[in-house]
Amino acid sequence: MSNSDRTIEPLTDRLFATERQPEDFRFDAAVARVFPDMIRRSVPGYTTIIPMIEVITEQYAQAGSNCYDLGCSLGASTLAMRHGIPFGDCSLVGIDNSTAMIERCEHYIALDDNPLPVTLRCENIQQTELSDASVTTLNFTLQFVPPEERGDLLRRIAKATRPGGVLILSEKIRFESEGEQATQTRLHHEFKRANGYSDLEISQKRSAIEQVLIPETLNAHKQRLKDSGFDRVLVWYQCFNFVSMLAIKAD
Ligand code: GEK
Repeated sequence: MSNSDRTIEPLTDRLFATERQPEDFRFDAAVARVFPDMIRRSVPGYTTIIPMIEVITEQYAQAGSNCYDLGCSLGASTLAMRHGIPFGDCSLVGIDNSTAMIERCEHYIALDDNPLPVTLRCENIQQTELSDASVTTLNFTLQFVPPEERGDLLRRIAKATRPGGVLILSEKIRFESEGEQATQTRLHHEFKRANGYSDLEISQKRSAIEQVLIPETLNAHKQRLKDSGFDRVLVWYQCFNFVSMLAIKAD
């Protein structure tokens, strides 16, 4: 392992800056190294959503329950949840199936001084065990699960959630109207340009990710959350084609 592999200093994302062969996007070591910079400059609202996950967790966490961050990457949402949980007897679990992400995540968790223990599991969220949950977060993760398999995962989360518990679901979405889809996509690309990405970076990243990140409409998400066992669904944040929802299980 080289020194640069060991550093956890987030680097600037230049992964798509030079011409490269088209290849599907993967959450490997190269992505993990630049991930904080990549997600901040690519996802409108990310830097607002993370601190709000802390606020929401504080409202819905229940004493003695489990809290899950599914697709935790480097633990930004896990840490927000850790700081929001007001009970010392909660169990907080971060899960990701990328070894590179989990290895770096361990460092970020260790650097944080909150005393609540965090368990990290390198597992597929589609098979991971879930139980007795009060707050579960899927912050831009469900979009990477094949659409036909999303219902199963959401049903398992709803079944594992206590009455009064919640799922925070953030997703890139698509729009029913072609006109709105085109406008929101253009605005998202302008956001990336304003954050220093070149046209080449934007188009190469788009080609790499479009086979693995499948956005759905807001209505499709809301309906599936209800069909899966959540009683109320509300949108608490939207910026362009990026949305965060709160799915609540009735008391
Ligand atoms: C954040 N939530 O910073 N099982 C486990 N992990 C998975 C799976 C799966 N089936 N599919 C994808 N992942 C984070 C950001 S990033 C979002 C989440 C993005 C993981 C994948 O390895 C990656 O770490 C994460 O989900 C998605 O708040 O890159 O746009």
